[in-house]
Amino acid sequence: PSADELKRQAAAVALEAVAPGMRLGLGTGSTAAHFVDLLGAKVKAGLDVLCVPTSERTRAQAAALGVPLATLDEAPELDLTVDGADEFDAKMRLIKGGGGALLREKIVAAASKRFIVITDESKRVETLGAFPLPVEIDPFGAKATRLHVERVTRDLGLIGTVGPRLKPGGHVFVTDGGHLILDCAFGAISDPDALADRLSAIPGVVEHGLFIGLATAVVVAGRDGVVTLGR
Ligand code: DER
Repeated sequence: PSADELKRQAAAVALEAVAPGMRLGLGTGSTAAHFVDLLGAKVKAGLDVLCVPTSERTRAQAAALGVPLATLDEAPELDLTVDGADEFDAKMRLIKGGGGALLREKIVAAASKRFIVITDESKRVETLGAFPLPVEIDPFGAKATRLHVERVTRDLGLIGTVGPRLKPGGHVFVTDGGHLILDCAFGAISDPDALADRLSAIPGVVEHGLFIGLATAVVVAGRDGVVTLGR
């Protein structure tokens, strides 16, 4: 099966966890878009759910499908969030943020009783870090914050490049929340927990793409079928 078919298969498995009356967090990215698409068909067939999108992109897709939407303030306690990931390891730690929505994704995931991550086998890693770690920073003093991120990561023995995420046209990427993203290509991150704590303590860092202790299940679609870690 193609990568896209694998993503859809993972989304279909996550959809089985949705029950009528649930309050759902809707993730961002190409795999999450399959989940929203499949959920839209269920809503059309009469499924009653209330959904909080994690990006303007997902909000527009869900709205177009007639999926009932709410803000997180209107539904601050969610039953389930379904979202993709750029990488996951055996402890269900994730790197997320490839789609630039990591801040709202982490807030929504943290407001959910269950957080099911939908992936294809290409996202599985022994050690996180092959995918550049997104770090979301406030635009005020962005260069000073970038220098701080470089110092902290060097202290942790992580060598690599830290660069601002740009749009295809070369202009700087700005998140839905008005922040910038630094993509940090360190290679293998031997101690993701320590890195997460150090990054979170840097003034000017709004959030980062290490999701640790949040995922309750990871659905992995591969050539040999779909496997679910956790529950
Ligand atoms: O930006 C994100 O966190 C997305 O969920 C990303 O990690 C996964 O995107 P994909 O499903 O398009 O690979």
